[in-house]
Amino acid sequence: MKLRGADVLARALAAAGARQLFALSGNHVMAVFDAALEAQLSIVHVRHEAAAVHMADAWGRLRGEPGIALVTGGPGHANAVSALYTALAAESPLILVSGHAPLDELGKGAFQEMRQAEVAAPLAKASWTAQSAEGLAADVARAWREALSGRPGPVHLSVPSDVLDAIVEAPPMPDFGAPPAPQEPAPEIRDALRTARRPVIIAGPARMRDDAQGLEEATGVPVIGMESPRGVNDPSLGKLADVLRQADTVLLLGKRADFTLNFGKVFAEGCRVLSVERFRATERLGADGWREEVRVALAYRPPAWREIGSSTHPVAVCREVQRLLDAPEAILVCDGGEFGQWAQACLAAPRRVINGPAGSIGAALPFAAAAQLAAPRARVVAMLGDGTFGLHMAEVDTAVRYRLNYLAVIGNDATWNAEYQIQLRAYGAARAHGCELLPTRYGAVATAMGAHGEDVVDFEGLAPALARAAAAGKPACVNVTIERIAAPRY
Ligand SMILES: Cc1ncc(C[n+]2csc(CCOP(=O)(O)OP(=O)(O)O)c2C)c(N)n1
Repeated sequence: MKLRGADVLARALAAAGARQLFALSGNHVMAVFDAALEAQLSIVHVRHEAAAVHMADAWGRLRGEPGIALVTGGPGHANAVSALYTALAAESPLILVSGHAPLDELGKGAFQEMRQAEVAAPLAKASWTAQSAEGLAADVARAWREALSGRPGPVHLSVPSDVLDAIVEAPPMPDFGAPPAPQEPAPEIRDALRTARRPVIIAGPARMRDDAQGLEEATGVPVIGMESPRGVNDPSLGKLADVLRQADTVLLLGKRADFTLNFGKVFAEGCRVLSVERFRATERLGADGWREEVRVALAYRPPAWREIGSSTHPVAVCREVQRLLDAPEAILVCDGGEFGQWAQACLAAPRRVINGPAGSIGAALPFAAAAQLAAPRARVVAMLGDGTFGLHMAEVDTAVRYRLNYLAVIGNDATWNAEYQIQLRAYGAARAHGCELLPTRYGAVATAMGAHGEDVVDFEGLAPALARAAAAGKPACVNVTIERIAAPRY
């Protein structure tokens, strides 16, 4: 059977298990849009290429299979690449497929010619350009395996337009491979944890998504997932710094002692630090008393927060939002500066997607859209700052077109507040400048794009606005006026 290169690509993606593409069109990839029809790949067509990659990222984190982003060559690829950084740091499996100038025109000044694989290489686990239509199925298999293997992460494949248009004999579908199973713990690691008095396992982003709770239940050793650029000061981990100072044995599970652990300086002198990529529980190793102490320390939040009543404080806003997340399948998305930190400190949900160790802002709306698609029945709530909302504001339109009915809460302090707070701390109030925004009515902006919008200026209006938004039957943006307040520090 004869096939176009684009059909080989689309069929290989479908054979690997992909059903969904997050795409922005362009000359180089229209053959893939065409091939997606037979291969039964659905397309969410976004408004900025970085949003397509952020969506593939959230899909990958929630489904445990690579999300697929499809963009055009040259400028489309360049726009997409920035979002790989977030996925790489979060160890999120995804494949960025970018159109590319035809191989037979390279070096001659082809339209949108660019050394794309080199541009993406530092932001991906692997990055290369397909060389033939026959080889595209093997390229997809390699990308799929690479995205999932070891520490998962983004992979980039450029597909030249002459490779997509070439007609070839259909190649056999390769083996897409299964990710390796967790290994038995080495005896010395097992012994170290069993003989320790205060052991902890610190899991990196990918390993905390593989059932960290189950690992803790099985071993009795506290498992602490770290995925925040605030590291040991992650406000969703309470008094983690105290726990780590007391620990006598630490197992780093798929995690480096990097800046988030102050390069290991957060551990007590004499603490035994071990490291392993994967770990399977085979027996009980820890003691319940210590586990309970750790649980209480991580759940710590300042008691004064309970006194914060009806106000424009983020704690008060979060208290109202938590009611929406008290649902079995809820997914919380957090993004942005200080408001995002408050949301992580105050809100709990069965599943969470945050911008992660990269510390980059802007992904919340694409994350929420992909989360809603990955879990259609789930209540998806995104918490983001007003500055952050502006980065991918146009994705509200995408959510409206595909009926992705998430609820976004914008904490509006009319400031790039995280940076303003740095100015206050480092240079003083008299030198704090240039970080102001406007108290824009983002609810009205969302309404204009066809979503449900609310602009809440008084706390009394918040609960009814959230209720209307939750019942709207369309994507909703609730823009809430909040005070300019520094992120929580315990
Ligand atoms: C892509 C990217 N650009 C810039 C920054 C720096 N940055 C971090 S937080 C922040 C301010 C965010 O403002 P907003 O979303 O309004 O949240 P707020 O801090 O006001 O609550 C900025 C500019 C970043 N982390 N990532």
